[in-house]
Amino acid sequence: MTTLTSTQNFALTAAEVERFHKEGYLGPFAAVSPEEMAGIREHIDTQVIPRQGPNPRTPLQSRHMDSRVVYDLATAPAIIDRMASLYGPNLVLWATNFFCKEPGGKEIPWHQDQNYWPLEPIINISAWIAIDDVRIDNSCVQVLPGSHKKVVQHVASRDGMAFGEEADPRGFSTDGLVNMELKPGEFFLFNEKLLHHSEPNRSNRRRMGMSVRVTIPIVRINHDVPPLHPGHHAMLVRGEDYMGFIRLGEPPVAG
Ligand SMILES: O=C(O)CCC(=O)C(=O)O
Repeated sequence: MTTLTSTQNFALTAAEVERFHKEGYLGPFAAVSPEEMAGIREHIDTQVIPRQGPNPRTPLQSRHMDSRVVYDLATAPAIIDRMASLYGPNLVLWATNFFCKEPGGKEIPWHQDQNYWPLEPIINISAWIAIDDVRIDNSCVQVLPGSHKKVVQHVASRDGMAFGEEADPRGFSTDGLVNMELKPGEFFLFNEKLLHHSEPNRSNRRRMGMSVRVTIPIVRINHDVPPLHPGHHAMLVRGEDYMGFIRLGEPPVAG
């Protein structure tokens, strides 16, 4: 069983690396067991989200900066070892984001993450970790395999969407979409250009996940602009910062 303190090495096989490059995503894998996630979820719900976090605009972002529990989940060896198989031995954690959809929560339109981010160049690998049990009916993330090979123009979203901009619906087809159903504690990996989406939450169950965003030291981060915020810094989670221009800080010790 995977645990946060596991000494197992989670390096990907050559076939998995090839699949990631072909399809733009990989998984699911387990970061922690459903039992461990039950304790983590309780902590996040009662101790983390109710208090003010580092981002003054929302308690749902950057909580790895002020919660050790969130930081440990975001940097579980099962996640970071696999990221290192894909993006190399030097990795920088620059963002986390809870995506919480209560029953009735809005559709997140099809999009490519690179449209929204203050990175130059935009190189990123994300892990989307299931905090709750995530099924089709409570709006699992959907992905379009291979869609990371083309940049799709983003336009103002249609009414009723959770984001202000979406990938131009005339620029792609949703044929072949894959539903990323996950047990609590499972995650999948995807890159900055993969088209992904989630339906409105039509169930009576909450659907919460957390995205973990990791880049490499050649990438400049504009720390002070949305979705980041004043006081933001990144954290080296593997290897060394061989460039030296990213604003780095230490992980939290508690919370
Ligand atoms: O949680 C969702 O439905 C969408 C997540 C997402 O867009 C992301 O992690 O980049």
